Amino acid sequence: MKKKIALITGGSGQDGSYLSSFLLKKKYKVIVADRRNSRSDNWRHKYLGIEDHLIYEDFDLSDFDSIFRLFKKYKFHEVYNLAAQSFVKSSFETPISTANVTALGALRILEVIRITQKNVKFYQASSSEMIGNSSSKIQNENAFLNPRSPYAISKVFSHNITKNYRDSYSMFACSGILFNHESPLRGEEFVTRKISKGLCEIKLKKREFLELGNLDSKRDWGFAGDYVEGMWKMLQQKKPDDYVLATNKSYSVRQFVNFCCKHLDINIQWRGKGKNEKAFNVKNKKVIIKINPKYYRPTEVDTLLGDFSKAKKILNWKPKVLIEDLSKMMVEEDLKRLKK
Ligand code: NAP
Ligand code: G4F
Repeated sequence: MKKKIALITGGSGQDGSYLSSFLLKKKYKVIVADRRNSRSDNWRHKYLGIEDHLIYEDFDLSDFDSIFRLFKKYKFHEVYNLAAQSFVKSSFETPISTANVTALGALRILEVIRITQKNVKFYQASSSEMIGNSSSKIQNENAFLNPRSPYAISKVFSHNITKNYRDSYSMFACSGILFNHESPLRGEEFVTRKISKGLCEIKLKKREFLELGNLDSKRDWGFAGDYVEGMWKMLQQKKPDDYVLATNKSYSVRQFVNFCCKHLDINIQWRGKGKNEKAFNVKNKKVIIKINPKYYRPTEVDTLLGDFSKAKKILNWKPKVLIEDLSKMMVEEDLKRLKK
């Protein structure tokens, strides 16, 4: 049987790497489209042992021609648009380039699909950040969108334009509204990986303390490896639709620190409030976590908690790895890497 061909934009990122691995196992031919610099050391693909099985193509989501050329070269069955300026904090410093890539990038791909390969199945990486500060305790596909950053506003645009192309041109276009998902392949700028790596360095006496921002913010944290299966399942349905993927559990940044400390056998005590809050190592009385206001955001999303019941019912999807095992997996891998 002829292999299906999948295009993954941002295929060198966290999700792109897990999705590449997942699709290779399903016998797809996988085209990873990225900026060349994004894959300079290919550490994620090496970790998953897939580097030699992928086809790499240079492309930039802000460059229409580079997208057009890809669609001239290959006939795709499925396109996963994962590329984005995905770091919320940076979007406050680079709002215009974030909008160009994260908002207009999706539209560029949709336009090329409409012109060249209208029957391709398209997945858009939408985000729980679009929901922002919600008035409902738990959020599903119908949540009111109240985005709180240039990143989230860009994702609202790409989410809405995906739906508009589905409705206007009968295209098979889906959005996955994914709540935070992490892994040992998470970028070090995101809080979970910053915490797991930082605490491992403290454990190994390579660092004295770690500086964080808002400890009270709560997120619904799952495992990226579980979520890429949900993306694929969305494109295997008879009809295109949007789905929330989440764990239906929400924890604060402070609680994530507590989980990692427990796995590392570091007994900590929190003292103080607000900017003066600190975590002490009970054993040697040293401060190991401090607040640095430079990590605060101009506007914050306080709490996210996802309702994935539609994905459970229609896709038969549910998260397998929850925060306790997720934080353990991340800490164990960071320890291993640091000891090398
Ligand atoms: P990631 O690790 O940051 O991956 C994004 C990839 O896009 C990176 O390889 C990045 O390259 C690339 N990229 C950035 N700008 C580009 C451009 N102009 N042209 C081509 N490629 C570009 O993010 P992720 O965690 O895997 O997330 C995948 C997608 O899901 C993103 O769209 C993200 O916004 C969305 N999402 C993520 C989560 C989550 O919790 N992980 C939740 C909801 C939605 P560089 O590294 O070189 O910048
Ligand atoms: O890890 P974060 O940077 O992720 P954030 O902003 O929730 O965004 C991630 O998840 C979204 C899905 O909801 C994705 F769409 C997006 O692409 C990205 O993957 O921050 C999580 C929370 C924030 O409230 C932040 O203020 O942690 C808080 N935080 C506290 N101290 C910190 C820090 N975040 C970072 N990055 N660094 C800190 O030192």
